[in-house]
Amino acid sequence: MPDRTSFDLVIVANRLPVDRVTGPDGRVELRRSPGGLVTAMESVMRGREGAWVGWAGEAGEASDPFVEDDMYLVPVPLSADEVADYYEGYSNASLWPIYHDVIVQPVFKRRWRSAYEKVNRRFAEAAADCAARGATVWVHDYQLQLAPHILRELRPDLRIGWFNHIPFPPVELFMQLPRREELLRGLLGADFLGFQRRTDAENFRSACRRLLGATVKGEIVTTEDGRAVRAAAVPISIDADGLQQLARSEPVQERAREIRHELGDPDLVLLGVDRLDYTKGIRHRLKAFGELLSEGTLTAPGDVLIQVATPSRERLEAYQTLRGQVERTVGQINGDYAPIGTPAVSYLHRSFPREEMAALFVAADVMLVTPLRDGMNLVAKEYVTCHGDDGALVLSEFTGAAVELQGAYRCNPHDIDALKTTIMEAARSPLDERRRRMRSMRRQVASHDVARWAQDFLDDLAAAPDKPERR
Ligand code: ADQ
Repeated sequence: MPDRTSFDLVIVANRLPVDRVTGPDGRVELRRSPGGLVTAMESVMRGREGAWVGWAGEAGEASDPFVEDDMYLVPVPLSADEVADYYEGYSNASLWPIYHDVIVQPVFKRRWRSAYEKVNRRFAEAAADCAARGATVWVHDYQLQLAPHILRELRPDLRIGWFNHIPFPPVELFMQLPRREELLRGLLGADFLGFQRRTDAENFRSACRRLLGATVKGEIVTTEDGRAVRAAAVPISIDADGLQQLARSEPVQERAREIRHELGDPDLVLLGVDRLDYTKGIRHRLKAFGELLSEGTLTAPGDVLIQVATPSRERLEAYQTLRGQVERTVGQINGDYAPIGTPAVSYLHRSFPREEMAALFVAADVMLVTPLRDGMNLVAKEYVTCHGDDGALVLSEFTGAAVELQGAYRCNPHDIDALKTTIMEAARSPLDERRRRMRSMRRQVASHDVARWAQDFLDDLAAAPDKPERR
C-alpha cells in the first residue's frame, strides 16, 4: 500500500477505476466503473505504484484520496452543474459527435466550454499536487484535452503524455468546434500524444498545420514556443492472457453451454456487445438481422441474436432516442418472427460480470461488431481471445480494430445488403477458413496485449523529443 503522497507515475482520467455510490441509507460503497478505459488501465496499474486522478462518478463534494487495489486514488469533485456542462454537455454532446463523424448533430454552448476549461484546470491541479519531481503524467481521452497545457504551465518538470481512446476527426470536421485552436494548444502541452490509428495521428497533425500554422515533419509537430511534440499511433488492447484463461475455465465453458441451452439449443448464435451508443451501429445490425429473418435466409428459433446494450449517458437526448429506436426494433423483430417462449433477439440492457461476458463470447458462433465509427473496439479483441477456433468476427471498417484484425469479415455497416451478405458469409464459411482466420487474429491480440500497449506508450513518452530548455 503506497504510503506516499507524491508519485512517479500519475494517471489522469475523467473517471476513477471505481465509483463511489451512496445508497438511500447514506452508506457509501465502491463499484467498478464502466467502460473500455478502465478495463484497459486496470491491468496497467497493477504492479506499478502510482496515483490515479479522476472523478468518482457522483456529483458533489469529493472524498479524500484513498487506496484501493494498491492504487492511490485522488477523487476530483464535480458539481451537478459541472457534470451537466463539462461531461454531458461539452464532452459528450459537442466533442463526441464531432470526433465520431457527426453521426448525430453536435451541440455547442459557450457555458459548456467554460465548464470544460474550469474542470480541466481542476484535474491538472490535482495531478500537479501528487506528481513527484520529474514524474510521468499520463492524461487520458477527449474529456481532458486542455489539461496537458495547463499541467505544463504548473509543472514544467513533468513528462506529460496524452492518449486518445476515440478517433481524432478529419480537420474539416474538427474545424466546426468553436475555439478549436485552444484544444490543439492544450494537447500540445504534452511531450507525446498517442492515438489509436495512424490516421487519427495524421488528422491531429494536419489540424495543427492548417489551424495553427505549425511546422510538421513526419510525426513531429513544432509548437509556437519551439517545443517538439510527437503524435503517433499506439493501438490499445486487452489483457489477452487473463481473459483467455478465464474463457477456458470450466465454469465459463459450462456457462456458455448453458446459455445456448437456455436459448433453445439454436444452430446459430449471433452476438452484439456494445454500450448503447449511436456510434456502435446497433440499429444497422438489427435492420440486417430483421431482413435476414423476413426473407427467410435465417429463421427463429434456430438462428438467434443476443444483443447486450449497456446503459450509457442516459440523460442525453440522443441516447434516449436511440434506446427507444433499438427497443422498438427488438420488439418488432420478436413480434414478427419469434415463436412463443424463444425470442429471436435476446436483448440485455444491463452490465454483467466478466465471467458472464466471457461465457457469452464463448457461446457465440458469429460476433457482430458493426460501429459507424469507433476508436478501437475492445469487444472485437475480447471475442477472438475468448472463442475457440470455430468462431467468426464480422467487423466494421470504421473501427480501429479493423487495422489489426485482418482475419475478420469486414463490413461497411451503412450498406445493409452488403452487411447481410457478410453476416451470412461468416455464418456459413467452412470450418478450416474460420479456424485460419480466428487463429491469426488471436495471435495478433496475444502478441499485442494491453501490457505491451502501456509499455509502448510509456517508452514513446520517455523517448519523446525533449523540451529545448531541458537540453
Ligand atoms: P467504449 O466505447 O466503451 O470504449 P469498447 O472498446 O468496446 O467501447 O469497450 C467496452 C468494454 O466494456 C469492453 O471491455 C466490454 O467487454 C465491456 N462491456 C460492454 N458491455 C458490457 C456489459 N453489459 N457488461 C460488462 N461489460 C461490458 C472507448 C472507445 C473505444 C476504445 C476503448 C478503449 O470508444 O473505441 O476501444 O475506449 O480505448
